[in-house]
Amino acid sequence: MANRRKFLKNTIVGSIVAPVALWSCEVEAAAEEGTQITDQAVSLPIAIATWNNVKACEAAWAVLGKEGNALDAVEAGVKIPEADPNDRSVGYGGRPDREGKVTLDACIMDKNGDCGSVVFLEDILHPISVARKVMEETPHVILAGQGARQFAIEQGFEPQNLLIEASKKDWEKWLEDSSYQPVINIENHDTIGMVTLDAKGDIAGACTTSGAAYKMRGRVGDSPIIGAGMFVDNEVGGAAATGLGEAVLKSLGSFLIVELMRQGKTPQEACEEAVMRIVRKQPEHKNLQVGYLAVDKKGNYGGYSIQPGFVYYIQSEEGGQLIEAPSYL
Ligand code: SD4
Repeated sequence: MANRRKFLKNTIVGSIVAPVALWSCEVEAAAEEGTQITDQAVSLPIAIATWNNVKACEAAWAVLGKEGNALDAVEAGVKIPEADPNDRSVGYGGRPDREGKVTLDACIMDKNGDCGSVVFLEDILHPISVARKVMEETPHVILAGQGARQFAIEQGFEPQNLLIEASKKDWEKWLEDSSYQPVINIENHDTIGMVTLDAKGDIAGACTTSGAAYKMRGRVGDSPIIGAGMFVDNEVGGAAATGLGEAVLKSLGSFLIVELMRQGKTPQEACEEAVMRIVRKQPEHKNLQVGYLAVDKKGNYGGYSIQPGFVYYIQSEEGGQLIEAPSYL
């Protein structure tokens, strides 16, 4: 549970609507009284995503606002950073592995619990759409590497080079001493995990990334693993993760959060408990970042991270809010 000092860090760092300011005042007033508002609620439909993914949430919202379904919305949303060369942790423009190759991980899950995933996929701009095809067109859940690439091409996806000049230069500089020390909130920044709830109250989730910069060739992180990087359950809610995938994989964080919500924890409490599992069991937690977000079916949401600096964005009828999650450290 966040203590009062940490709770005060749960502030909105950017907003476009008036209710946010009101909410900030409520938070401070509650803090003065010594009570905690660790969860907030917005009305449906909702798009919520890791980091400052404003455009992605707006794209999802454009689908949701027209009574589109949660699955179409979440795919449309995460395709934005996949195609954005300025997002250096996702899709086109993503930082490469230590051999200079951009390799992508993505997963998607719908209201029925169906899911699809691609891991270690190369040369395809929209891994999330390939993951959706795996879900809808194959008897499998995960396709990897060459097989995933071959499937994507068979489905009509055009292969293309995803390594931009800036990422190539960064990698060449990295080769000078080749030390693998992911920088908290920087090199592993901006992976998008998104959960959407549509006007009918149905849920979907997606997560997509180029993974840890300068990872070993063949490394797969948490993002495409259902239950680690993302999990949704239409009876309960959904969760997504960002940060050092190995830490999330060891605790299956997103599944854990959804199960904790099923047992009665609020989204905020569930995220805190999932972070605490890492803190208790992984002594190296002081040097790594993991951030979680969660939303339940009623529109209550929350987020929590090990280190300060994790932000998430939520878009609803009430507008858009960028929220700095409270953290353990
Ligand atoms: C990974 N979890 O591959 C991803 C990286 C990430 O923001 O979240 N970056 O480990």
